[in-house]
Amino acid sequence: MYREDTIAAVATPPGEGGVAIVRLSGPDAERIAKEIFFRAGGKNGALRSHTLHRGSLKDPRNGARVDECLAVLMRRPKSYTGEDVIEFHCHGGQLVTRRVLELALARGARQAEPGEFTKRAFLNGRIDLAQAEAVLDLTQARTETGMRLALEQMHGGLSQWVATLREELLDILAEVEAAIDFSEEEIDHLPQQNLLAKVDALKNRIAGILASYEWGRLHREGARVCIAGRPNVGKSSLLNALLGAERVIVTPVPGTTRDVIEESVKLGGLPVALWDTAGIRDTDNPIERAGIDFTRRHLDAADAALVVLDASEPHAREDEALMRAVRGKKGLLVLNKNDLPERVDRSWLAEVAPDKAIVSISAKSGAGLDALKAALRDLLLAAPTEPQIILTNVRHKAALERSAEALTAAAAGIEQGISPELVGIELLHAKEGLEEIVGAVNNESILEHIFTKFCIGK
Ligand SMILES: Nc1nc2c(ncn2[C@@H]2O[C@H](COP(=O)(O)OP(=O)(O)OP(=O)(O)O)[C@@H](O)[C@H]2O)c(=O)[nH]1
Ligand SMILES: [Mg+2]
Repeated sequence: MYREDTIAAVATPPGEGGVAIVRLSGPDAERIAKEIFFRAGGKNGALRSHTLHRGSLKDPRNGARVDECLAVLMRRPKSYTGEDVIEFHCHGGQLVTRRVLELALARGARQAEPGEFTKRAFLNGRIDLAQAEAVLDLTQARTETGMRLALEQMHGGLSQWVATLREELLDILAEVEAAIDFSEEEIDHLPQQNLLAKVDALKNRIAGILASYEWGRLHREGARVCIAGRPNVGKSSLLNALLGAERVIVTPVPGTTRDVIEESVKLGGLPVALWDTAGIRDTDNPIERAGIDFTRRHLDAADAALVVLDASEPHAREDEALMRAVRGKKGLLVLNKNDLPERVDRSWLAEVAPDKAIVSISAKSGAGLDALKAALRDLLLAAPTEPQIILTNVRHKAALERSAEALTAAAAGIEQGISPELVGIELLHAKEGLEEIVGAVNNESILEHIFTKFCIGK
């Protein structure tokens, strides 16, 4: 699993740049540096750690100069990997860095695998697994929020939370184990109520963090919202009104929109992709029908639907099909055209879509739009304010879900008065779930899976 050799890689992206870094880590890093790096002014004592040294890189076989550079040695354990690390800050060119890397490889280093530096940092206990994964998230962050969340996780936000929870779980386990030890004597069952309350409290906290996953995902990737409804109800008008721009064609002719049109808006910091779609109705027109198929697929893929109805008309047959299509999906019923007398049957709406809130608006006058935006944001986020810890990684989510399930089983067991041994087993499962997040992963293939997603040199 852990090879005690010295690895080397170009740590900066390929191409031309001001500076490029070639990085070595392992027991021979300093020896190799001595053989290929010649300090300015002929100095040849040992390199001071954590200090920049100027000099040139030369091929010791023929003395040929490869580059002028700055070198920094970071002696273990105070380095990224926890091993001796040396970095050469060279002139940023692909050929230069390749030659420097070749020099290191010729002196006995091995080309690093993707993520191998970070993997060594993890295996040497410099960072835990959640922090290593945050390093990857940080390098791949595409939004400001994604970057901030990765930084928080890298600094141990999630790891600390997990550690606290694990401590509490250990306390509960100790109580259960005491009951096991004493089961022959006077205490023959668990102090039920007290224990149950503690397990439930722990379970609720895990549930809270699990809910934050959605919050994080939506902020990183943006939410997808599909505007759907019968032709002519004002879907395109609504998109234009939300954008504050005449982006899409609006006409009194039903069937105006044939394609899905995507535009981005921000709802109180939340990035949202809004999809305006073709109106849903029965039609023989093949172009329109293709458009409607497209609408349905987007409706399925969206995080939420804005179901638009024309409030100035009674509902039609197509509305019934639409209500079926959005059943079980997050959505709002948007009653448009409230500048006209209302004729839609609200009691019918409450009957066919009891889970969906109604928002009354006029895309024409702009009335009700702010309320609609607020309702949509609340619907998407479930929690209106940013949770303290945000889960961003599916692996962490799966591990926490296993923990929560085990706690549920433990709670049920306590209630039914099953033997403390069995309750203890469930609690141990819950503990393992927590430990997996920070790295008690003894499965090489899981580690492989995580670290090969990194680039070489990280
Ligand atoms: N009075 C009133 N008319 C509106 C309102 N919103 C839209 N309309 C009108 O309704 C008609 C249809 O609007 P669109 O936005 O094209 O409707 P759509 O749902 O996109 O229609 P399709 O693309 O055909 O499915 C246009 O004549 C709009 O001017 C509103 O709030 N009040
Ligand atoms: Mg339209």
